[in-house]
Amino acid sequence: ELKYPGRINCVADFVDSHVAAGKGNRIAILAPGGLAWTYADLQVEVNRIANVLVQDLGLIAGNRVLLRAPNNPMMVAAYLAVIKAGGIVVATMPLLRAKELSVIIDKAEVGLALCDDRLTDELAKAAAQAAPLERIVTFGELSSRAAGASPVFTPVDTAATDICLFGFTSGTTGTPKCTMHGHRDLLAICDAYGRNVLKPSADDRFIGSPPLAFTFGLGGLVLFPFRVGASTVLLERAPPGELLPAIAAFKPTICFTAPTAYRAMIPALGDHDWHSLRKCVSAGEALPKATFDAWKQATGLELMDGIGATEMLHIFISAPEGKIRPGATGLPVPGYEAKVIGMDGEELGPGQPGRLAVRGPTGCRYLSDERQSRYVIDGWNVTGDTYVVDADGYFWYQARSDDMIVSAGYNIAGPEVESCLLSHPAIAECGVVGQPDEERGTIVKAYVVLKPGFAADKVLAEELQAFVKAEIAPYKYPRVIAFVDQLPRTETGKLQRFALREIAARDAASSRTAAE
Ligand code: 3UK
Repeated sequence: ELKYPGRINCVADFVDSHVAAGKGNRIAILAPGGLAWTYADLQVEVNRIANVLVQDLGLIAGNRVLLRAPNNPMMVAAYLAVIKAGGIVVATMPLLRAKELSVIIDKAEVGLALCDDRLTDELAKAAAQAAPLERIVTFGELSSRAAGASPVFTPVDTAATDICLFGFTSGTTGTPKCTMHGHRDLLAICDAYGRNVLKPSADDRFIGSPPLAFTFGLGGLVLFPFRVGASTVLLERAPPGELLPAIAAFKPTICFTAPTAYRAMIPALGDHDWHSLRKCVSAGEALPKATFDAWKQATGLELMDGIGATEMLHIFISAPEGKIRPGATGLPVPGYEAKVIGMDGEELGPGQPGRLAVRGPTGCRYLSDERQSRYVIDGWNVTGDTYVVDADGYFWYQARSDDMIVSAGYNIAGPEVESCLLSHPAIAECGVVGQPDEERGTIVKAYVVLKPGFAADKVLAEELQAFVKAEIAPYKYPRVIAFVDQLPRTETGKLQRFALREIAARDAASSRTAAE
């Protein structure tokens, strides 16, 4: 069990401790353009900003501060400064628009926002609609104020359980939910997943694509490296086509990104020197075995899958090197317990699909939201995922519980059909959803992006259908295949199944009209 003193400010552990231990000259942050901050540099930046927050901007412990920026050094310095000053960070995705920002500002009662100079437009519009936001300070203004501030700042004396982070869920259904995490939670994910599964050292260099407003990115690109005094490479833009050149340029050892990005990088690996990589973490959606196999074949490295959630702060099921089972998410991270439960909450045995329930050092705490009682049941966090546990205790992802396709009485998990299709040499990306059908209620439909050199025709569609029938239970095969140029994805790399389902429903309606 993880134990922390009753009063801690986690920034003391993430930054100050390294300087105090004589490691102040080690690199904390690297960024394109030649920027390199040591831990001593970072500490000074954080302290100056914290002084501006408290002295110029009147920040009081517990105040909520919205941050809006791409992944860059100033974003990290501002993030840590808010926490060091006892505030609560409300980090937001750079692509959010005024409407979404105003919902967050109202819900989180944000009074102050710190914003990258290039992203102020939508925030200013949001401020006009949302009552609590009194002040927007651009990073430009923040830097010039910080330049004149003292480089010394004593962390505000917070309780270990004080909240320091509001993480908003993407909210594909309904309004976004605001999850709350405290100082000890930020340390706990480093000491649970970090120390037991990822096992980074001070000599590691991290890189990756998830936005810092997504807790996957916060952990992988800030907290895990800083907990052990390692360095991180911050990229403002990191689509697969830019991540590989950055890997070649910065020679990182640990990469964090989504399955779709690993798939997209595979064909281009030969054009770049990626050989510095030692560990590659995949999360956000299921890692199909075909992607695991292809990455291993190309690099010799075993992708480390892990399921995490904003509610849980970070990854709670994964497997360390040497224990990875291709196609499975893994084992509960030491410190967490996991089980598969049935309709009445009873634990199900190996091989039976049911709802995933977990508990451990972090967990779901929504800011006043009636959905709390649906996520935490009898002390267990019910994530909304359907899983199967095997006889050795490994957890195998099936689908989001509400994404199961019910077709002619069968329960079909879209991701299983996707995994199968992805093992076919013609397929680059795919998404499988239910399409309304008069006869069967719902039919399985696959949206498929082909690799270069393959023709999108009836022959290939029939070949793909036969391929699925031969690999998995025939009733799961996609009755309709649509070839598309790309799939709808979130900023965090997740397939937008609801968007695909809408397209499928429209397609079904228009084909009915055409038939009439
Ligand atoms: C799904 C996965 C299968 C799953 C996240 C790592 O994704 C993160 O948080 P979100 O709140 O979404 C949570 C949901 O995403 N999911 C995530 N990882 C996997 N499904 N295999 C996986 N490896 O439905 C889960 O309930 O956006 C991931 C760390 C921090 C995070 N916030």
